[in-house]
Amino acid sequence: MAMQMGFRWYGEGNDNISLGDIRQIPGVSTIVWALHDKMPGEVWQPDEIGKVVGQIREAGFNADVVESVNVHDDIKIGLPSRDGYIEAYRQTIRNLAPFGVKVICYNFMPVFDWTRTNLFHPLGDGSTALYYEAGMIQDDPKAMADYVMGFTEKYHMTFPGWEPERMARLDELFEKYKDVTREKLWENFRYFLEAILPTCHECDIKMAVHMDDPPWDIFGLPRLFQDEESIDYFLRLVDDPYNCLTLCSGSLNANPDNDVAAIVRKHCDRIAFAHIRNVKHFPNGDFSETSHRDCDGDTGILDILRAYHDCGFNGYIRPDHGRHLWDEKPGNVRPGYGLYDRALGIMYMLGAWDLMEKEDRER
Ligand SMILES: [Mn+2]
Repeated sequence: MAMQMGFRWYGEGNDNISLGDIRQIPGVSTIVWALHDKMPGEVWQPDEIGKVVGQIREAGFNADVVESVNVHDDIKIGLPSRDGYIEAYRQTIRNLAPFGVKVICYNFMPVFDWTRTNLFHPLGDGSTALYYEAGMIQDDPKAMADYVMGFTEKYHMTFPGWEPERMARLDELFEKYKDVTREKLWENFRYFLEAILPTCHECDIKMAVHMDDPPWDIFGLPRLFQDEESIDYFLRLVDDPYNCLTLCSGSLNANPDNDVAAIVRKHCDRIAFAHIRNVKHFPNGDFSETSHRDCDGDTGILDILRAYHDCGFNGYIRPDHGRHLWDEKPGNVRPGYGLYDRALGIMYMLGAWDLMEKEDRER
């Protein structure tokens, strides 16, 4: 089986991009989807799953990859209530299996999911992109949460991992996490995985954890997936073929010391899902997302694609975030998830990939 190209879609009525739009991008086989109105800990019901999968298949795609089934904070914190939430998670896995789902992407980041300080930073060519201003992320998580939630309210858009219900209880959440050290968080993670992996084996569904974004501690919260060493540690901690990675090149390379291509070569058999994104670094610690073109950023997109190709990667891959182009602006586009730049990213990736395949055939 060859690598499968995916495209993330937020669902009917929740995404300005239609499945018909996505069909016109060459080479996409997989819609990366989720039930976006589900709170962490809620069971996804078969009829709700069936409705979305039906739309996806009707449009000619498979629905093999779910991103994300979010993990409840009580599991991350290790509260006694976690067992109930773990059972709910297992039930969601069981409910997804009959619909052909093969990979669940998720994350284990405390409190905050991805973190940016500007969702529409001008890049100088008329396009905008997600941006991280290091100086703005210091002691006050509220300011950042207010910025993101202000956007949510103004444009009636919710972001996965930024549920208004959770953000409204930010103080309470920070209080609950205050004794969760890095060691404790790893331990709670192991507990969660060991509880759900037997279900994953039964259902033939791989768990693919997303890297922390950005890959360092923020606001005093420990974050687990920071570099090659922490990935090595994780894969040894629960050494199971169904315990896999969503290797996100943009998340990891927000730290320029991370060599993503080397990590691909080392752990290709445990990468179920590849996110490809390019990042440009500035000397003061800021970073900006850029186009997928190798020379537009510092992530080494071509080296990463070559590493996947050399390893015979046959998992799922998708362009991660894109810039906002042409008429895409606040109010009509999900930050990072416009149509055009992700489509361009796919063409760039497939161009490189096709050339490598052609060279192999002619060798
Ligand atoms: Mn990603």
